[in-house]
Amino acid sequence: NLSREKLLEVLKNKLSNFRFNHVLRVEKKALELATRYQYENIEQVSIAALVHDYAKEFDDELFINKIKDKALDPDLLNWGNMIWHGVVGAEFIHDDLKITDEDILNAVRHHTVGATYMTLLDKIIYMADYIEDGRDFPEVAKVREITFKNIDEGVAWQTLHTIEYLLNKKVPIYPQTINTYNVWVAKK
Ligand code: DGI
Ligand code: FE
Ligand code: FE
Ligand code: FE
Repeated sequence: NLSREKLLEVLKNKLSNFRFNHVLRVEKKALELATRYQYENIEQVSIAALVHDYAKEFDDELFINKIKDKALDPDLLNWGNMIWHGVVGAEFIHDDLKITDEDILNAVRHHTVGATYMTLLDKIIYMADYIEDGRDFPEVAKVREITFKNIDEGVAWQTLHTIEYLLNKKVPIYPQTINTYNVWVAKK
């Protein structure tokens, strides 16, 4: 089992300084959320936060090979780094870093696109990534407040605003992002 210290050393070598500092801030925020919501497995939170963007700076070719080698859903080939670094990134975290805890791997898979069902760990990582202390979009202070009051409302806020942002940019929306929206935001 990889200790936090050893993992930090691996990540420091693998990630840009920019990304390394982001994941440290995500870890800090995730641990604050874990305290707030009494999530007991602190080590799991820490590792999930530290590895969540492990594959963010990988070349497309690595993802394409991984999708083929592991016979993942072939539709993934129609997407790009934004979707791959979480959904396929989990496979690299498993294969390269030997992290086998499915709760951690799922938190990574869900950190960009969410999921219809999210564990508390999934929610903590999804939100910590969005509200870490380096984020500075206009409403971030408000989202931090909402998230510490009720994490489900934080998840809904982020999901709605991500969809709005993607629509405004007219970029493709990954089906799972829409499924997340339907469960967490849409009113029936
Ligand atoms: O990796 P980070 O930048 O720390 O954060 P992230 O993994 O949450 O990535 C956020 C980006 O991913 C953000 O710019 C919006 C984008 N994104 C989220 N859902 C979708 C998406 N992009 C596309 N094209 N389609 C999606 O469904
Ligand atoms: Fe990410
Ligand atoms: Fe995110
Ligand atoms: Fe991130």
